[in-house]
Amino acid sequence: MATIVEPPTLPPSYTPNTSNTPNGTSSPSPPSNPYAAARAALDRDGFVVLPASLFPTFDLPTLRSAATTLTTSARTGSWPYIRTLPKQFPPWPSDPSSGIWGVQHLMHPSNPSHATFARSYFDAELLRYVAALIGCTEEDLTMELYNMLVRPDAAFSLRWHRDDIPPEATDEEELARLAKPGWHAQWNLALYDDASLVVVPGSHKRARTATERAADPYEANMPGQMVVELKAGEVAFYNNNILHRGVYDPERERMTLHGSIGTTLGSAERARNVLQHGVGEWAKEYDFEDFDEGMRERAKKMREALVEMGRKSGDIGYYSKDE
Ligand SMILES: O=C(O)CCC(=O)C(=O)O
Repeated sequence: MATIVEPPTLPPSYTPNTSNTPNGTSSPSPPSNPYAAARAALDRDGFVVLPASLFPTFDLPTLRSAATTLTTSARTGSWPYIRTLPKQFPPWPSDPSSGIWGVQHLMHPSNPSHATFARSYFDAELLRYVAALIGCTEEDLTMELYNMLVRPDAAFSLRWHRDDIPPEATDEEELARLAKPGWHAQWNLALYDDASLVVVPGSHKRARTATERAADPYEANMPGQMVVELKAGEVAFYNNNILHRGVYDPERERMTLHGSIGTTLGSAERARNVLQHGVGEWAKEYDFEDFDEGMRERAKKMREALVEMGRKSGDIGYYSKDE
């Protein structure tokens, strides 16, 4: 069983974020520490937005500069790890000629700025939130994915989906999967203001309604939908099985770091979702030598847990190979 982390002390600047709850109100008796409050919001709504002030060590100018350089390499064909138009799910080809909407493997050792991205991924405060949101200890965390979602080169959107439940699933299959713990936390850290992610709050706890099932996959007005609006520096954690989509504006800069971290408690559940992105192929080579000591130890441990997950799971296949 997961161990719930002990309540930590309150960061001085914390004010619980309630502006992004579906009805704009806080719960009747919010938990008294920020980590528990974040988890309660995530459990209730399927997503939670955390203010930039909680993560003072995120260096936005440095991250933006590294993100811009890597995105240029990706658009011009010298960074092969990309999400290409018009494909929604992995695997993606390495040819950017039809345009891209994402840049993969920010921490790949061949990226000259890999350490800049890794410092935000292994940030001590971020990891505290991740452990609290998963419901495990920091000792149990597993390195997973760190990618970036960028302005597409042409008009593009993702269909409504749950990351780990196919659209053909019956009500019973949906409910059975949703009843299981997710064993990971997934987040978007916006380097520029971003309003691309659209969710149906609360849909992570129930099967799709008849309307949702019958809706066009690209339905522009799903009942109850909400745009998750992020200011630069804000972090949205969301349940990856919430009903959601991405709606992108090719005219508006987007560089949003898109991460996930898992736990050794749930590695079998998570293996396909993570390893289908190809991270297992390079994580073994990661040395973290230019990190400070505390971060290096955390990172090494989390990397070992990922390598072990790959070793145990063998060939894992893809969620939706041709789409
Ligand atoms: O663009 C986003 O923020 C959502 C991305 C998404 O839904 C996905 O990668 O499955």
